[in-house]
Amino acid sequence: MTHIRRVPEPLTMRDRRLAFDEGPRIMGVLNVTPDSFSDGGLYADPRAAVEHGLRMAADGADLLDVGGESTRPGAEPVSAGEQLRRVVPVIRGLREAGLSVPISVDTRLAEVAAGALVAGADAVNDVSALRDDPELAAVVREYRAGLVLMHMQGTPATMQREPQYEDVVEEVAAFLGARVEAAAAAGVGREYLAVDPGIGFGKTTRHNLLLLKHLDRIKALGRPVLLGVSRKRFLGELLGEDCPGRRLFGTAAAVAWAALAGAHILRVHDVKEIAQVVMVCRAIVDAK
Ligand code: HH2
Repeated sequence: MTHIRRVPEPLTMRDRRLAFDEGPRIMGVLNVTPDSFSDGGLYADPRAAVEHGLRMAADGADLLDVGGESTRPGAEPVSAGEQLRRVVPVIRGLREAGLSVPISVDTRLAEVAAGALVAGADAVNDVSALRDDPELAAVVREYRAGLVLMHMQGTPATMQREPQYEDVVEEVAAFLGARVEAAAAAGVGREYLAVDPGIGFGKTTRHNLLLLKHLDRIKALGRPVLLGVSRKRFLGELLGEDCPGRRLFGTAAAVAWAALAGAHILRVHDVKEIAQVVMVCRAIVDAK
């Protein structure tokens, strides 16, 4: 339970650096979509989105993840033009309002990444781990942006049909290791890279639980580990709770486990509450 102390180097994102020596950092989810699984439509208006982003930063978010495409199971892709129309005004608005924390853009497309980086984003959160758009690595390299490489089996449209693994932990770790090498070979320095086992992306509840239980194997890749457990379906399945907004305690339990197991970035919707969970975990670990 003291894994929290094993600290990788800071994650570099353009001119910003996110350090992990004071425990896990919180990434606030800012979905500018009509159809995200738990908050779709709530922040479709740019002003509401900017206000929510600023609120999350005030509540303790160390970075914000702005997305214009839902990747929930069954979701269809959203065009680059539509993603840009959704995310650029929000990223610009956040910067104009003086937001100082890093912003990542949740996209698989180079064109969206470039537009978001010009508007003031610092990193790209790519759930395809550079597999969907061959131009994305060059954009990340050119802007010296941070890059999250996430594991997914299948595509959002198909991934929950019948996910199958011989050994989910080994396969996900091997995939992420290979994607780190692919990103490095494409000229993206390792200090810009974080990895994510992709909770809920082509995984059963059992697969998700095993990945959380054996987080050490993902940490052994030596890159900061991002985890997105917030309000997800596996919690709903464990708790018998269909409504994503009522999965806060389940989210808190998974986050507490992840914090103590040494995850570095926790991607969550309920920033204020989860910041409290992380504070208590840290206080216990740091007690002398
Ligand atoms: N989960 C979601 C979206 N993006 N990115 C990373 N790196 N890791 C995740 O676990 C992750 C992610 C899904 O959550 P949400 O954004 O709330 O929903 P939707 O995809 O429906 O917009």
